[in-house]
Amino acid sequence: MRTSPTILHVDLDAFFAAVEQRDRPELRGRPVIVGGDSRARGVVSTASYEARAFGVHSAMPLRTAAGLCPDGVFLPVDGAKYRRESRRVMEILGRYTPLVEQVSIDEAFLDVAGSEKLFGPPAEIARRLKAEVRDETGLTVSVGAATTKLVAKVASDLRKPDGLVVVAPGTEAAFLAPLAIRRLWGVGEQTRLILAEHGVRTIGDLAALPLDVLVRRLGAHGAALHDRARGIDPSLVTPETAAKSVSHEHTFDVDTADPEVIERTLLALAEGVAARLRAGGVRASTVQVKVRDSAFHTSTRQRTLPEPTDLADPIFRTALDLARPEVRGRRVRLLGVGAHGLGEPAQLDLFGEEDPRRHRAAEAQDAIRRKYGTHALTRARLLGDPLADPGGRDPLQPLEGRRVGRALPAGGPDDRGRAGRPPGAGGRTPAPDDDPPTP
Ligand code: DCP
Ligand code: MG
Repeated sequence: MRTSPTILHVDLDAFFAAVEQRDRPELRGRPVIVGGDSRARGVVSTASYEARAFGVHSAMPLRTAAGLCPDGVFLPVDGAKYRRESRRVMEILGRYTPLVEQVSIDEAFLDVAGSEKLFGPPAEIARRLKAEVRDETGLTVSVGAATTKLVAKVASDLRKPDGLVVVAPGTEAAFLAPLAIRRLWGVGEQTRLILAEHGVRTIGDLAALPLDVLVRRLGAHGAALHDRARGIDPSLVTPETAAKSVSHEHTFDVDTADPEVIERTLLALAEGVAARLRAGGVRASTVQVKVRDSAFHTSTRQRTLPEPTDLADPIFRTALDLARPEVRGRRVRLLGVGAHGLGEPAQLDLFGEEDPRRHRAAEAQDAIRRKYGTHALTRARLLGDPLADPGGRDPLQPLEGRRVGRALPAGGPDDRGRAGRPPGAGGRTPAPDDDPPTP
């Protein structure tokens, strides 16, 4: 048990709306509704606090919002801008600890246990990062500090906007007790109804229910709730840097210098990687290529994408770009394409400029391949000379079976070299996993 509230939950206030109000001062103090035109079919992404006073909230149909708030300023969703702002804020959080776990576009957990010597106690760190975010981005965040992620998350939501709530160790259960049950993680509508039958309205009511009653009604979930009602939550802050990767490789039967063959192979590998990302419901932020030549020199290059993807095209285009200088003038023995920096797509890309139709098309292809086999559908590019199955793997194999590796060292976009390469080593280093050269 921690003796200091070293877990922080940081959440931006009315994020999309706040960005728009910052950029257009004439909108400050006005009800701003981000989501699209008031006559459009869509739903509200977020509403400024001024608009919330009219009852407008996220996920409400825009037309309903227009009815409640006829003078509201309706704005389209500018996904690229919000992602950029999100990155700026996350960068600020990263100054205080490497243990930053981003959980959605506008929120993150920090574990500042190791940062106290440098920056002071958690409450002080929270005040400092709030001020830095405000000064550098013009946005406000609310912060909760506690001994567990669960309590920190509840705390950050309590005094929005621009809030700071610190829950002292040992006071978690008392802090939670008076709060409405809906504030607790893992209590959806179904659970709430079942708990209501037992007269549960507050988290304290839940804490008072005997464990056996909870288990009888809700099984293992009931046991977890019994703990959570007391603020007990064993989960750790797990930063993205421990992310996994997906990669496909192909070794040519005969070493090749033919640009067309190399290009088509990269496309096939990219297709395989993208299909596995989609099968696992994740997107990658970094693409890596590996080139091994006939002399058994292996080089790798990687580049961070402008936005995470699970589509073959951006992976292929980046891989091709990275591979070109590496394959020039060499006979290539092996090519590999990898995707790193995997993240869940749901929250990080709520909008995406990526055309949803391309997604639907890719998913339809996945379904056909699942049904009729991997070769049932092939891009025109890939028809022609038969290509070996990339790496001999089933591209639809779930990610559980994927090749898991540590993320590569952070660096600017277009990082060269391989992970763990000693400083000063040349661009081309024999990889430790190299097989002995065949004569
Ligand atoms: N979002 C969305 N659709 C939803 C919920 C959220 O598009 N149904 C987007 C818009 C929000 C952003 O995600 O600005 C962050 O979500 P939050 O739930 O944190 O909401 P806000 O930051 O807007 O408001 P709050 O001040 O309550 O955190
Ligand atoms: Mg928010």
